[in-house]
Amino acid sequence: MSILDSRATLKARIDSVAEVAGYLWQKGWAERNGGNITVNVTDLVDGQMRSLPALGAPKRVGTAVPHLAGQWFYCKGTGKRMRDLARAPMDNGAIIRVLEDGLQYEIVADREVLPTSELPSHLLVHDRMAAKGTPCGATLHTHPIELVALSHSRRWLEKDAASRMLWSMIPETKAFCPRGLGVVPYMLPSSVDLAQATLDTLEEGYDVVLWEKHGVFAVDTDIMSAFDQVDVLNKSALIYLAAKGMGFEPEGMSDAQMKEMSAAFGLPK
Ligand code: 2HA
Ligand code: ZN
Repeated sequence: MSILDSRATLKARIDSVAEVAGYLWQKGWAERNGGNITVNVTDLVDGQMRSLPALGAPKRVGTAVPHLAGQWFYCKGTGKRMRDLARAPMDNGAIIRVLEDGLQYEIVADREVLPTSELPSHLLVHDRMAAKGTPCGATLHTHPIELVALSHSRRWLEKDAASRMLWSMIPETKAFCPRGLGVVPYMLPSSVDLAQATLDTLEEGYDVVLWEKHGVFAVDTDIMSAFDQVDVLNKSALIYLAAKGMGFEPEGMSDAQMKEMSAAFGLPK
């Protein structure tokens, strides 16, 4: 028995997580247990789910998330593989609910699979968005090869240098990732410092953040859209790399061409 049985809309949302997990594996962005996904499912919770007993004792989130009190999430399990999650999302992740104290959570279904090691960063971001009244549906952390490679050069870690270059590779990148790529300097994976720096960088006005020499963190209304943003940015990095491989520095769209794009599409930057 799964909590998804006879809950078509909840099943559809978890299926979209599984679909994205499959893409992450196919792209080579999710070696071993690399990457995490956390998706808000509160809007799909019914009365029967609310009365389900917890699996095991309450656990600490690791940071305070007061605006998430009573909210429900699907989280990838710690140590679990994206490629396994793609086939069996409820064996490789779990549905949790945040307790009223905003400090602890309980695992509700299907099994007592402990959530992602990056739970503090994921929930801290969901919490801040909820506080601002713009609840985000999904947070995604993954290891896209070419974007991580860019983060090994000081040149691309300068504020907005990577964004400008990636935007200039193909018009779609600015259209579909209009807030660009923020940068967080190297910090210990899974640390609360990394979570806080990610949050601060998102608040400067980005939807995707590059973690130096590690990966990216993306926020969007749903998991497919979060994936799409990373995908378009990494596509631009691949075009840059292809041009370099052909032996030249790509010209890039001009500032005037990018301004024209922003005006035509009503883009925020
Ligand atoms: O969950 O990618 O950064 C594995 C990770 C941690
Ligand atoms: Zn990682």
